[in-house]
Amino acid sequence: MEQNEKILLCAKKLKESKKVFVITGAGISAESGIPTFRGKDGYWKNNSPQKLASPEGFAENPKLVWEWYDYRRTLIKDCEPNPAHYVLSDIEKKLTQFMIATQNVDGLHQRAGSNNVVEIHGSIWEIKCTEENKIEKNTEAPLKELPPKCSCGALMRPNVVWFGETLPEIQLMKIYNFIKSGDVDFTFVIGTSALFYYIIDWAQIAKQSGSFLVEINLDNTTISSIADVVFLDKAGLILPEIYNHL
Ligand code: BV8
Repeated sequence: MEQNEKILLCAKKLKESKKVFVITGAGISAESGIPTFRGKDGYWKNNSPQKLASPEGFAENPKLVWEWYDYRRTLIKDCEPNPAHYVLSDIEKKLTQFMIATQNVDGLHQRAGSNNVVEIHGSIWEIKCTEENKIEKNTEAPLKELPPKCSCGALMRPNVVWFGETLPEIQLMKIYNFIKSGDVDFTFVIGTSALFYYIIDWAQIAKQSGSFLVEINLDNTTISSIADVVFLDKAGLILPEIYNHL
């Protein structure tokens, strides 16, 4: 199918939809200037996920982990949402049932005006006491003190999900409750290498219960084989084109 035919088909399906589910990954923030994880210039190219994004790595060297998160917070602070984020926010305004399940911790969906955003890997703008588990918002970038400490004296950690940690129960429930009712009409999977089984799981549940499934990515992934339409292109180009035909 020609690109333009795919755009028109997706716009038609989206226009007919009452309930839309969106899964996003680092690729949707790439055009905002935020590095992805597994691309050619991705974070994991020069850094070890085990060292920088796991409880063991944090226990071994909390200062190194915080230097990485402080670097990312300072970078993200000056980045803006891109057209892909804004189009999703505009689509949400037209619907009563809309959810974004994002793996991103950068907060750009919310800054673009999206409301129903489930941050399945947490937020880089929240820090958590390693003793009391108290979570607080913190947007200081760069941080004055590395690693930051709680008033109780214990270390603070980024409130994100690391390798080897399970996803927050509340967020999981929100997602399953949204998709298992079997009435999702349209699902986007945007900018994720879909490495984690739960990402594939959620897309399959939506698809098996009748959703039209659209993937937008620069590369093929495991999702590509079950998608109705695959755009091998930038989210910041494709989403506005679909939106302009709504
Ligand atoms: C879990 C921290 C169970 C946040 C990250 C012990 C217990 C449980 C599980 C395990 C365990 N030990 C090991 C595991 C398994 C482990 C695992 O899967 N490891 C391997 C196989 C990867 N999994 C876990 O630990 C996970 N926990 O499974 O719990 C569970 C789950 C659910 C329900 C019940 C139980 C937790 C994993 C979280 C790891 N945290 N980071 C942070 O600092 O950001 S990893 C990192 O990967 C980020 O979180 C990121 O969000 C995530 C996914 O990456 P992507 O977003 O997809 O980014 P990537 O670079 O890979 O891809 C970008 C894509 O965009 C590319 O395809 C590219 O082509 C495309 N792209 C680029 N530019 C554009 C574009 N597309 C469109 N437009 C563009 N312009």
